[in-house]
Amino acid sequence: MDPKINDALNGQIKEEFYSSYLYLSMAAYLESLGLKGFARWMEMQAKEELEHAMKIYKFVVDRGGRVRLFDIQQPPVEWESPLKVFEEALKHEQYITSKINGLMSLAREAGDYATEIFLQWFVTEQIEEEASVGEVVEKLTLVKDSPNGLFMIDRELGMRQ
Ligand code: OFO
Repeated sequence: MDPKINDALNGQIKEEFYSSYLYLSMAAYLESLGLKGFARWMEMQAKEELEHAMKIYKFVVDRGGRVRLFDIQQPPVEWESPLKVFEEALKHEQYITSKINGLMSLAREAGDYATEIFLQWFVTEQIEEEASVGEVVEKLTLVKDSPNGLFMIDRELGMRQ
């Protein structure tokens, strides 16, 4: 495996673990507000990120690369409001999309078709990730500070499977 691509994939493993860490911290914050549905939604998001990290881990191993785990930074603990949480999650997903796109370019330049095909799953996943977080941002923006609205969204998000 091209060492540059190996390194970049290791970097992405860290990004996915950080995403999980960030979303778990967001879940804990939402839990502290008594918003159990929002918290559950974020917890599930955090779990998905672990799966993303492990998918890349396995790919690197299968290709005969070397997995190196980097430091994971501490995520924020507090946010201003549930809306801010989801706005930040959306920004974070857009950042992750840019990282995946960067990886894709690297694989293309190196003529590494296996990595390119592998990354296609992530390209599609990012569309879904941005859309689902963006939907919550829209809902929260609509209800503003209405406790009733917040309660309704909380109930809906709590049903995430
Ligand atoms: Fe792994 O998709 Fe979100 O970060």
